[in-house]
Amino acid sequence: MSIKTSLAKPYNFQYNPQETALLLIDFQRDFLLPDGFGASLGNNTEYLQKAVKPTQRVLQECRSYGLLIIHTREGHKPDLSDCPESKRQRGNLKKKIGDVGPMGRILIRGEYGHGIIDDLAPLPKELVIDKSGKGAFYATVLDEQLKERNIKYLVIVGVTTEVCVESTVREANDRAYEVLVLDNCVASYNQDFHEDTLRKISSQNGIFGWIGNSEDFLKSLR
Ligand code: TIU
Repeated sequence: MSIKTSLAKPYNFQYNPQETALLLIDFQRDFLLPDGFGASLGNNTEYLQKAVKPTQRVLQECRSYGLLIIHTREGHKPDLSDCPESKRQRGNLKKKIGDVGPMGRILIRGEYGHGIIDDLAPLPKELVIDKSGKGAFYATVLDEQLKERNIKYLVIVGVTTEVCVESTVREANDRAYEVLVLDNCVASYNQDFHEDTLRKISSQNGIFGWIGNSEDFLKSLR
């Protein structure tokens, strides 16, 4: 078993690549492109674009290395049976979840907007976890899929930092996974929230996990 060490805060992150998965959270058109769910909430979707290029490099190198890759997508069944009415009504939005927008019905599985952006498209053999909540463990098979593959370490990237990424980091921590978040491969519509979340995760000597960047992580993997 070869243990690798990546520079990170609050101290070095040690992991065994055979027991590690790269988890890409919700890199969906509905969040990253104009006219989707993110925009309907009043956000400027351009802020999320800066995570795409560094994440592409991470994805490419993790694929070459043979690391387990898992993608998630937030969204709902076409009949909305898994979408709480509270979630649909929240915010008094002009365009709600399930309404028709320029990229199809907003946040509905199978619609164009619900899909992962072309730059980070999953390969057919890669796991894609559909989730109705913010955290990737809530009401999904993620935990059992990870346990089946003996995964203990998660390298987490995705959007948005303080919503689905943070929720997933907290859930993973409670399920005993060791989590490294790559700070240049996560992004938010709000830079203050982005930075606060990263500080919170690694505060108190790593209360929820570690914060690193893609260059240091890839250096450790090579
Ligand atoms: N609104 C927001 O920042 N995020 C979400 O609604 N979902 C995810 O973060 N994926």
